[in-house]
Amino acid sequence: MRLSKSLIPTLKETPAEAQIVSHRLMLRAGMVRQMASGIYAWLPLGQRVLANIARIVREEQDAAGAEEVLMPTIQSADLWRESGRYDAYGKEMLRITDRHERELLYGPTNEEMITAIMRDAVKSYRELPQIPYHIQWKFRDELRPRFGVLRGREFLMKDAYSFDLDRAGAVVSYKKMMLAYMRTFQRLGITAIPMRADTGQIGGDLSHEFHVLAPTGESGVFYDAAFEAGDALAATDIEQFYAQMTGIYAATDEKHDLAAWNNVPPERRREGRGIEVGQIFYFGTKYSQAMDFAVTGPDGRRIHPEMGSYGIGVSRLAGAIIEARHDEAGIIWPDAVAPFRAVILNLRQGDAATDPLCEQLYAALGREALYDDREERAGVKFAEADLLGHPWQIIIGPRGAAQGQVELKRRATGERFELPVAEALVRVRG
Ligand code: 5CA
Repeated sequence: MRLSKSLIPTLKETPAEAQIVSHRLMLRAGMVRQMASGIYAWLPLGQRVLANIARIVREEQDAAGAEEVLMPTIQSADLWRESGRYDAYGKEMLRITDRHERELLYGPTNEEMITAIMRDAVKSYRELPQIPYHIQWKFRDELRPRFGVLRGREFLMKDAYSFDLDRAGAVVSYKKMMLAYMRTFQRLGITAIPMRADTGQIGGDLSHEFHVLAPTGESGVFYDAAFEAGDALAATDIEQFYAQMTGIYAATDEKHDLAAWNNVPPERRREGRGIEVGQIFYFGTKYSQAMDFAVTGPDGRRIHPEMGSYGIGVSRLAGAIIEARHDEAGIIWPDAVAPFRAVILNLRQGDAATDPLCEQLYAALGREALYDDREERAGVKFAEADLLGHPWQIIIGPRGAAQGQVELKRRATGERFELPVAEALVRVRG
């Protein structure tokens, strides 16, 4: 995209309403705009980041054997009466009445809907296990929406639901999802710590939360340094992986257990802060019983499938990644989620040497590049490139351009290289 004709409304001033750094940076970089309390429009930069996060989440769900569907945002109240959660959910549920006085709601999660779909479609034990998932907007009428997209009212979630014939199968699905989560977070360029959690509204007896390490995180996190190393991801076997993950200590401040902690060798003890970006639950037959979803077993008897649900806050991750990866100048995008791999900075717009060279680079990089073609001072362009956080800056000044040379800056490290155009392109493409 050409910056001069892009919807990237950056702000010079720090917006007063934004209390935390990711919210400030998302507004200043023109990624999002608030449309109502806790409800955001995603502008091109934000939309690209969201799409990149969703793509990685999707690829890892698919690799784990889950199957993508797309359920609606609007659900019928009757569906939720079947599970008994319609009244229990309380004020956080946005309830809607249509023109025929039918009661609807904007879905805060989809256990009921997916159970109804499966009940209708799946009749035999031979058809299980299955793990349908979707990436869809949710609405929760949070009492205090805050911190921008970290706690919105409308937010994008990946939610998967596992259906197995018995507890042993359900636990295997649970472990597969945990592995998929750890791979997802690693690919997103962040460290996430899994920890045992309460099951809350969702119900059940086994649950983990995943906290991204960021200095500004809401919860204190105590963990074994082994998580940072990510060794468990090298495991070839799901049981080995799970045993390693759950064998090392992690807790949030409200559940910090000094006795498990004392077993961690002192040199491996780490304290940080974390943002919850995902949670997984095993809850057995809670919904399949309540909504009477059963398949016929090998002996002809009815079996209520054992279920789990698995959420990732896709839009929350956009903010969480910024909390984990920024400096005073702005965002530092990991390569995998960056809206653009590179920005092309034309230091003298209208120059006989810089213009054609920039156009050449822009044509070569295509959709991966943002071309800063504005009539602006070099200092303004540099500051904005740092703010927006592109992994690479390709800097083109008149002197270098006359010799076919460009300067390359790596945002994350500040390293600079003087290179011929062709070599710069190789570097940037990685
Ligand atoms: N049904 C289960 C799993 S599919 C569920 O809803 N789990 S959850 O409540 O933990 O939500 C899953 C993830 O959505 C959370 O880990 C969090 O990352 C994200 N999330 C939840 N509430 C919000 C919110 N108000 N704003 C942004 N993201 C949110």
